[in-house]
Amino acid sequence: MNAITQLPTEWRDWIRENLARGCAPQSLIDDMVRNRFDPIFARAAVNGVMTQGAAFAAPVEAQPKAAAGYVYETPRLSAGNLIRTFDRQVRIVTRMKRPMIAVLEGVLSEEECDELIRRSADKMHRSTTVDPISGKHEVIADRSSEGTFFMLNADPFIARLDRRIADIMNCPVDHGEGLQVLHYGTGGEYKPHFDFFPPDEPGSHVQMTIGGQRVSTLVMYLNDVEEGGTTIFPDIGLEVVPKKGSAVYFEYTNSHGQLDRLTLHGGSPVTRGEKWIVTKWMRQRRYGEAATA
Ligand code: PD2
Ligand code: ZN
Repeated sequence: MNAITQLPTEWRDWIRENLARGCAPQSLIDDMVRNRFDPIFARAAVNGVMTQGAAFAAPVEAQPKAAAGYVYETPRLSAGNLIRTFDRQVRIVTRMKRPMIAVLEGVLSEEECDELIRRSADKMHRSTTVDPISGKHEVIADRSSEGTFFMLNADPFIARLDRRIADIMNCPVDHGEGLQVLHYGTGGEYKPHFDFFPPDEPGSHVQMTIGGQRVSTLVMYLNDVEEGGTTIFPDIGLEVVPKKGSAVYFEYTNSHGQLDRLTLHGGSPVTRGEKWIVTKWMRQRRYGEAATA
C-alpha cells in the first residue's frame, strides 16, 4: 500500500497538540511513519505545523513546500553570472531561488585546494556536531568523517581565503566562523541536517550567544570524488557532484530570523575514493576577528 502524503485534520491537530505538550518533533515524525505516512512528507508536515500552524491546514497537494512560512528576500549572493572578489572572479553555474542555492566554479585554485589538504592532513580529528541537548560539540554517529578548523585570519594564506569567501557570500569577514576542513574516507557520509541551529533544540541558544544564528553556508570541494560523496538536498531532489575548486552555496535565514527548512542537506556516502571539503558558515552578527592580511 502507498505511503500517506496527505494530512487529515485530526492528524494536524494531533501534531499541534503534541508539539504544545513539548514532544520532540522527531518523535512525532517517527509515530507518523509507523502509521504509514511517507517519511519526507511526515517531516514536512511537522515542520509546517511548527513554522506556520494554521497555514498547513490547506490540503497538502495544493500547498507548495516553499510556502511553509519562510519569506524569500533578495539573495545575499550577487545576481550576475560572475562574482568579482578582491582577488579572483568566481562563476555562478547554477542558481535556484527557493530555496536559495547556487553552484559556483573557480572558488579555489588547484594549488589552494592541495595546500588546504596538506595543512589539514596531520591534524584531523573525528568530526563533531552540536549536541541538540547540551549545545556542546560532540562526536555523533551521523557524521563519519574527520575534520579540523582554521581560526579566522590564522595566517596570510587563510586570511586571503576568508576575505575572498566573505566577498562571495556578501557578508563581513568577521561574521564568519573559522574554515572547517572535513575528510571522508570510502563509506563516509554526513546524514541530512540543517546548518542553522534549530530553535526547538535546547542546545541551540548556547551556540547562538555569540554571533546569533547562522545565515548561509559555502561548502567548497577540495578534490574530485571518484564515486558518490555528493551534497544532497533530499526535500528538493537536488544533488551536487563534488568538483575540485567548485562550491555549493545556500542561504537559510532571512532578515526576520525565519529559517528555510528546505535547505535540509547532507553528504551522500563516498562509494569509491575519498572526499575533502572546506566549509564556511556565516552568522547574523560579528563572530570572529576581522582579517587584516
Ligand atoms: O560534505 C558535504 O557535502 C556536506 C554535506 C552537508 C557538508 C556539510 N553539510 C557541511 O559542512 O555543513
Ligand atoms: Zn551541512
